[in-house]
Amino acid sequence: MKLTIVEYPDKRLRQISKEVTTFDTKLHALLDAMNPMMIDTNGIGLAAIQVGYAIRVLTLNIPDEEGEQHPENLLEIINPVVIDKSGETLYQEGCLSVPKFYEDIKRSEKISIHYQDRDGKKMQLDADGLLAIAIQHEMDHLEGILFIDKLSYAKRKKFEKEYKKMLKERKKS
Ligand code: QAP
Ligand code: CO
Repeated sequence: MKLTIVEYPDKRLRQISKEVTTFDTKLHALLDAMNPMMIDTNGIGLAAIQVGYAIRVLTLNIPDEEGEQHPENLLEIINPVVIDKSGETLYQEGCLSVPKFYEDIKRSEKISIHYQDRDGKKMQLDADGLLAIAIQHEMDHLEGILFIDKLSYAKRKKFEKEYKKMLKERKKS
């Protein structure tokens, strides 16, 4: 299964992703393709809509203190629902669908979610640190929301200008 990253300003990123109801080999094939895609592109989180599938599926792999990612830290999250959140934290976020741009975004410091694994089994997860931030970022994708939507008006304008320039430069090479 060959996947490509959908990049802003592609309208597909604005779709609301649909709940997964069948946990079949098709879903597993998508997950099995998303995981290496995320690692190969230096991602720590990826939502299915970022590879063109509007379903409520996320993969995450948070690096260790040395910045290394390990297969055993892979998290596959399907149909997530936030059941609790607390605190506030600021982190410089990026997104595989918004290449080369990073900005501080405010999120909850801790969150608890209900979700399903690749076999449809019901799970619960309490997260803090980078994992909590990444889950919130990826869950936004399910609603068609990008981290750049959370910028102030002035910062968003600066982003649009820089990003357009970046795309133009990229087209040349
Ligand atoms: C979301 O983002 C995230 O611009 C995942 O050129 C970000 O994996 C969650 C990436 C920060 C928590 C904190 C971005 C790779 C990867 C780029 C990513 C790029 C190459 C972003
Ligand atoms: Co993203």
